Amino acid sequence: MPLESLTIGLIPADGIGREVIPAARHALEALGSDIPKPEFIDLLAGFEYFTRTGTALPEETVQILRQDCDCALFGSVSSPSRKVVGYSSPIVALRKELDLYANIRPVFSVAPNPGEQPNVDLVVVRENTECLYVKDENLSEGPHGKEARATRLITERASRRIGQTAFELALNRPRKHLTIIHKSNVLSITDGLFRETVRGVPGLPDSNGKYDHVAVMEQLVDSAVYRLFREPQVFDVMVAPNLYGDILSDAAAALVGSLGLIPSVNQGDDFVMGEPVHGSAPDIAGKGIANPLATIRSAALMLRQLGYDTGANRLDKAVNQVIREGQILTPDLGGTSKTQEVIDEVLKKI
Ligand code: GGG
Repeated sequence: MPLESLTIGLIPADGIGREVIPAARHALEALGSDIPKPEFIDLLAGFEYFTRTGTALPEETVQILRQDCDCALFGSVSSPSRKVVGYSSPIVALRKELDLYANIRPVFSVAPNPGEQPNVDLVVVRENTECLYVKDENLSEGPHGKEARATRLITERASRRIGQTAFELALNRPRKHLTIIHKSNVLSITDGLFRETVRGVPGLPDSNGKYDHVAVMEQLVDSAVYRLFREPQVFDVMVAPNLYGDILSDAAAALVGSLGLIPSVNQGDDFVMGEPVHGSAPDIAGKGIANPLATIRSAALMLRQLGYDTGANRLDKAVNQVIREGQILTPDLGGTSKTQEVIDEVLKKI
């Protein structure tokens, strides 16, 4: 039975997350009867919250997401680059707590790329729960000074389910092409397991031959970055362990104008959370010039994942129109407009 209302947890967290999450809220409200009436719950998390309270992800936020929300939107977090005792990234924790094992990051050109640059239309499927993100690090004293170690976890289960997500996505795209990203020439055990397990997905009993028409290629992560810059048009769906996926999607973003355009969803079997790929951008936070388009697109991805295609398509169409017209754009895209002006323009198009 269709829902009467859609309860959406909003977690702006830090920096420009607080400026772009309201944009998605307004855009969702503008959809009227194309989606169940959205009800929003404001939720706390982030580094700034940690500095005030000593916790980065309150238990209450996780409980409310689990018990009361149909879906969520996360902004961005300002995790420090140094060790802060007691702090751990709330977005990394949320992905694990809610078992949001797949981070889907579409990167595509809307307006033709300048010069002779080929157009980009790819999706990075990033494993979202393990790799170096298990954050098992330690520091010890060795014979030549300090020694730092990190454990990298790759499991068959996580590789299989991200592989299934990637094959399913590839199957439903026109080109039906999947590239497995790894570094098995050096990390033959960990990346070897990832590569072999993803490769094995079409042969699983429940695949029933349905992936037979997906063309599979593989590429070492370093040469994938090179090819991404030289001939991005060769890529369709790219599936990667956690860290490579994060790096590749930022690199791909550079090909389409701005990280401020790239959306994502963190998805599991029972929950979906939209999240712009960009970070908290402390250099521009509070100036009112953050690009809200990635977050509005993340809301669209979230809606599509929940089956509200009409609403999702309206958001995407409005965003694409604003980009194509090129009149009302924030400075990351070469414009001079404020966040609020871009939001108003998107709302007009919706
Ligand atoms: N919205 C993206 C964001 O907040 N990025 C900051 C961050 O620390 N992300 C961890 C990661 O996704 O690797």
